[in-house]
Amino acid sequence: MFWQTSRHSVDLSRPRVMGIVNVTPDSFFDGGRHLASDAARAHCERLVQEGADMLDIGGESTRPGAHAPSVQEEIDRVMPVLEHACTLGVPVSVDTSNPELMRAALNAQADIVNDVRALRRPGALEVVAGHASCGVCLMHMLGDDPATMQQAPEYDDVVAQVRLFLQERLDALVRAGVDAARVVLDPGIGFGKTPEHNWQLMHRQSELIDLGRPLLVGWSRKSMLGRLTGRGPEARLPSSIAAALAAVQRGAHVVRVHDVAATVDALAVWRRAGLAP
Ligand code: 9MG
Repeated sequence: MFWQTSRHSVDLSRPRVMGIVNVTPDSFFDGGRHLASDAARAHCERLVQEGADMLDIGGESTRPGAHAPSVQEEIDRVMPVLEHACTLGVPVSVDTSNPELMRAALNAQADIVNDVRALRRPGALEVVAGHASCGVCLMHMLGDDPATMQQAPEYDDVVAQVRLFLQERLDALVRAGVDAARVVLDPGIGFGKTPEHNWQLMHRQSELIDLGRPLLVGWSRKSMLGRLTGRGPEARLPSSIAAALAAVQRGAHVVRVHDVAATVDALAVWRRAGLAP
């Protein structure tokens, strides 16, 4: 299976690693570390050297309680970094829900729009549909506000409801004229879910893969791993690697991670052992 994006057709016959570049003051793990453009540009280069198959660059923290930047603030944070990332030879994704930033990033050659709100903001779907070939990641979030999504999230059947949401968003995009080959789906681990909901999504991941589109998942350093292991974000590398491998073993095509080198090494062993494609 291939993922069609603006400049690259990504071969998903083996699992791919998406390296996270947060240009934010307040992300839960690396907030503030790459806020200066120079540091963020150097971080992009480092992740590519470590073997990242693609980069995901974002300027809005979705941590509950984080300050939402203005559209202009988000553009000013992301664009200088994204323009540099687009020279590094790997697909570049812009992590945003803002149509203005999507448009600017695509004009600057970005390959993918990664939207945690699955193009539900007015104008967002139109930006993607109006582009000839960009890739898109549609993610599930309960509601559309990270500030409140973790307030007692409830589902009758989390897997069925996430699946239905992703199917409906995919259908809306295809109705707007977007080739399904441009779309990957994402259950939104940690976005309006209890730890138990997230683990159900892991256990029953095959039901999401049955939708027929590649699956991207992000478990890296998230709090349900801390809940399980009793460790803070800084000490969640082993559990993040284990979660990435488990997701790949259950058929995920792309893992979104902070720790590219460690994940690439772990996947190399996993594949050599015959456990992953
Ligand atoms: C921006 N962001 C934070 N976590 C994420 C996840 O799990 N998936 C995607 N697509 N984006 C995410």
